[in-house]
Amino acid sequence: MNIIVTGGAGFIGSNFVFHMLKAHPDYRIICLDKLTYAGNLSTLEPVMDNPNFRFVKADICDKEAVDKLFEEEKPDVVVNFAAESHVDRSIENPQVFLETNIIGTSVLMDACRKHGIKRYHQVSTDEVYGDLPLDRPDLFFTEQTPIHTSSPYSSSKAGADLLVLAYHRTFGLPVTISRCSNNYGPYHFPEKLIPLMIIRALHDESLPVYGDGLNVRDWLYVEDHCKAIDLIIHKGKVGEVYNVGGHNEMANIDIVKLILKELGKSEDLITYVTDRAGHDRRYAIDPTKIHNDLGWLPETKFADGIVKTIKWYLDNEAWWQPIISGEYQNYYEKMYGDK
Ligand code: NAD
Ligand code: TDX
Repeated sequence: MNIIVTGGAGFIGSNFVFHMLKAHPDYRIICLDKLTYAGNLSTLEPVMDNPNFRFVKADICDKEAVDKLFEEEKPDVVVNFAAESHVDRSIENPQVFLETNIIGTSVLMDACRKHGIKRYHQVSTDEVYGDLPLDRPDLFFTEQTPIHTSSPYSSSKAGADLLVLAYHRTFGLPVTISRCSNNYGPYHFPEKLIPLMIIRALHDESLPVYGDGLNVRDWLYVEDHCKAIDLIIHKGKVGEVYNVGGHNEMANIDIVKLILKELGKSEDLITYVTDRAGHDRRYAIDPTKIHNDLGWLPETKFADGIVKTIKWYLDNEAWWQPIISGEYQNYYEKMYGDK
């Protein structure tokens, strides 16, 4: 089986590449990635010499490059992780989110139509459902929850999801979509909550908590997400959407306090800053469908996953140090300078 994995130099995509090469040693995995600020070739170093792996630097919006790769590799399956993924950046500059997340998705699916594939899988997010109130813990996102987005990021992901379903209905493209909750684990880019807080706490720097810190996210260890996608591309039903999450809701402030406790640092580092514009209050996935239909269940408990993740950042400074000492410095100043 030949699988093109787009965005495989990013956080979840790289974890997926590692998972697939290990779980299916007879598959060929081709990673297509533009290497934006969020893509890191050093992450893929351990598999670069694997004869079943190929890396290609290209933009999913570049029709010619995508076409050429499909011609060369004749993929059976395409898994699209490539995206602009950070909500705060989408508030600063929505344009590139529309280009990569929507136009890029259409370019990939056009190539799939032209060359014929067994499956196009779109990696989507629970953010397409908008948010839930804090005082209704009985409510969860199901696959039937209406799309109701808050940020330019989630709107671009929702736009892509609608396009994917339209390509299925109109052109008969064999698609599936997964909508996952917040991931955490190794290779998470340090602009996102968990790695940002770990690395800043290690340097005894202030920890910027947005608003009252009570916003709730539903956290899933990245490997569990990768296993869910592996299952969906093999056993999922064409045309279907699968929610992925592990019923692990946590308030942001509790995560930050937990990280401080694990690192033996003082809660005095916590600094409440201006809230994110349009900040979603609570995400909570109902994963009943993927459990009942495909037998998926998360394997890593948050208490274990967060300790493993903190240890990974402690052991892998060589991975994140070059990131935080480059362009990232300017980003942090720009985004948090007057918050
Ligand atoms: P990330 O930002 O860490 O990685 C994105 C990758 O895509 C990078 O390697 C980047 O270089 C690449 N990329 C960006 N634009 C590209 C383009 N035009 N052409 C080719 N490659 C391009 O993102 P992530 O957190 O790993 O998220 C991966 C996917 O999963 C995204 O589609 C995201 O919407 C979705 N998702 C993420 C989470 C989460 O918690 N991180 C949760 C649910 C869904
Ligand atoms: O400095 C911060 N302070 C803070 O309080 C940052 C970066 C975040 N936060 C809050 C905002 C959110 O409530 O922490 C929560 C998590 O923030 P992010 O890590 O930016 O993630 P989120 O906005 O929830 O989106 C993530 O999950 C869904 C991914 O980035 C998306 O790609 C995915 O679709």
